[in-house]
Amino acid sequence: MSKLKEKLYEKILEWRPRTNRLVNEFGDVPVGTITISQLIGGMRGVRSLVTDISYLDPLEGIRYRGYTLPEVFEKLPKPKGAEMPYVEGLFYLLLTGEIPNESEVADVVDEFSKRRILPRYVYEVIDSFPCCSHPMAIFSAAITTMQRESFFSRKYAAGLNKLDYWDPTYEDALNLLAKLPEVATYIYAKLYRDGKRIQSNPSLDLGANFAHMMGKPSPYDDVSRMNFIIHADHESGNVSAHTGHLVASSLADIYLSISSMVNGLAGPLHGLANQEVLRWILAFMDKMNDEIPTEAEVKQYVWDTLHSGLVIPGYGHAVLRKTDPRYTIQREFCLKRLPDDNVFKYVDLLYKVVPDILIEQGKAKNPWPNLDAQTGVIQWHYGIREFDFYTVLFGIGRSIGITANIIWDRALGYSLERPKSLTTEMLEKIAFGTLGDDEIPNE
Ligand code: CMX
Repeated sequence: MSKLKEKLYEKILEWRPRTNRLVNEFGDVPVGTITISQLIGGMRGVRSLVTDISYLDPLEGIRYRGYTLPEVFEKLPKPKGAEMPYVEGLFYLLLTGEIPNESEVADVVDEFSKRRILPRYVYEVIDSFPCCSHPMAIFSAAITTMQRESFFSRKYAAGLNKLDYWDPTYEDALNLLAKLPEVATYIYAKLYRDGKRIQSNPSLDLGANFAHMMGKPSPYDDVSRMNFIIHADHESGNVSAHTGHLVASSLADIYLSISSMVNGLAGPLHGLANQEVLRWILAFMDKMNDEIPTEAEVKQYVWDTLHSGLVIPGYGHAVLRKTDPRYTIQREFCLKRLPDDNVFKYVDLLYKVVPDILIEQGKAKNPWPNLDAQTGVIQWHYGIREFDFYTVLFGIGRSIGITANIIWDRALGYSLERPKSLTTEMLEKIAFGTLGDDEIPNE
């Protein structure tokens, strides 16, 4: 058993009694109520999910296992000479709640490296996609195709004790995560480099190997590590995390759950916003003939967008009410590494004017930028100009958090998700006081 798996099992045995006690002794304790506007309005703020992998505070931003992102970047071990930590170390942290030491990270790097080889048919599936397919559609399909590799599905079919569900799920998770960089870089090669693939290098960590397969020199290895780490998790209610959890709750295996998660991520209000940001900024640059606009011109462009009934991509959030720390980390990287980049200058100018405009418009509850406002400019700077690929990068990172969540869901025996629906007529009766809550069946 790998060190990570041993440690995880130790933690699972420690944790199970806590969950069992909550259910058995305190199962009837209410944790909130739900209003009609929450029911119709996308369930904002409804407390209905449990995760210990990360927690999102509206003002502070995300914490992974209790650590803020700056703490995560400071504490996790880094490859020699790198500024950013090992992505594998983050996976260890998310799974166990502990910061790994050098040898524990080396063990995970080795595990990933051993599992990285893609079955031949995955390349063939990617090759067979029709022209102009979106990379996220190909990414999702490639992951679904690998479902036949699932240990969990095979073990389940043979008869698996519920207490052991986490074990083959863990194996599936590692097998899939180790392969995602190869899947993504092959999609990139296929779509934008005439299929010229660069072989993976088993002696490199995940971030460095990804950069190598993208054909990008340093510091793109650190860019990749930073990118995958900041995108890994954002508690469980966002569309991608929730989709992954929901699908996995039916005991669909990791491959089916993660491909579903990828589909949810591919919506423009969620992960696809990173490509939309670049598209929107490039259109502005085109309009300005690449000249740096005045503040008045930036304001005009933002207002024109709003007046056309469009959203400002990269701004706003369903939970956050301050600038996203994932934005700040990337902004600091840009200020240090690419302060003179023209696209970054636009991003910077937008940061100065968009929040005030959204406040003046008075609709968005959060006028501040989210992470998607900054990710594209970094990729663009390092030569990844095909912006419809950016959400695939998000998808690799997000898979790390979702797989960690699914392993724990299985370890703690979380149930099939099945909330109850009501009809509009029932809601009207509740609103008018003609239908009591106790008249609505809960099952
Ligand atoms: N530009 C213009 N209008 C915005 C806005 C923005 N950036 N953000 C919110 N609004 C509008 C909403 O469209 C909504 O309008 P209506 O009342 O006409 O429907 C109103 O303000 C209230 O919305 P909200 O409660 O503040 O935001 P939601 O929780 O409903 O939605 C989000 C959150 C992210 C979808 C929204 O802010 C948005 O569309 N942002 C732009 C797209 C984006 O950047 N998405 C990426 C988010 C991060 C991620 O998941 O990757």
